[in-house]
Amino acid sequence: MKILVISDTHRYLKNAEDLIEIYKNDISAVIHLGDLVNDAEALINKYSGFNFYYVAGNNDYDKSVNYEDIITIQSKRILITHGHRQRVNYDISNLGAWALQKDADAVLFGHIHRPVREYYGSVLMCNPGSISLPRSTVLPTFGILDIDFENGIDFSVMAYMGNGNVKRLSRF
Ligand SMILES: [Mn+2]
Repeated sequence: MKILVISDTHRYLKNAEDLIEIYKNDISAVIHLGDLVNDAEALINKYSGFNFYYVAGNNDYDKSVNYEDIITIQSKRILITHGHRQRVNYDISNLGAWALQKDADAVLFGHIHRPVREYYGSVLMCNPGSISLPRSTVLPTFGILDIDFENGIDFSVMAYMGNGNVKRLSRF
């Protein structure tokens, strides 16, 4: 099953909305990795038909929303966090070690506005970049998390070119 992963919308929702329109018939869930909780909740209010998971970021102050969660999908443990509390701006290996300790199969994080797809031991570390304010890429980016019993978990980093067009960034 496919899950749309977005992060760091920072009050600009047009691209995120476009992506949900593009993928709504193919995905079983949307994950928003923080900044801002209000954005995630606006999307939840606007769309239905899939599960929606989200966490709080460093620009979120709503204490009722968790900074991290573990969600289990097809028996895989997916740790979701914005990442600022694991100081991912400095070194993402802290986050990898923490995820390994929590027995996660994958950890999804945002905050740095740069896409990542790499392993820390057995843990797949995934960052979709920012769908609104990209830093390391010209185009806004997002991720597609693919989980199935036979092939396990994989994560594709995707770019949004506008007007409903997406492409996979094969260097990740
Ligand atoms: Mn942030």
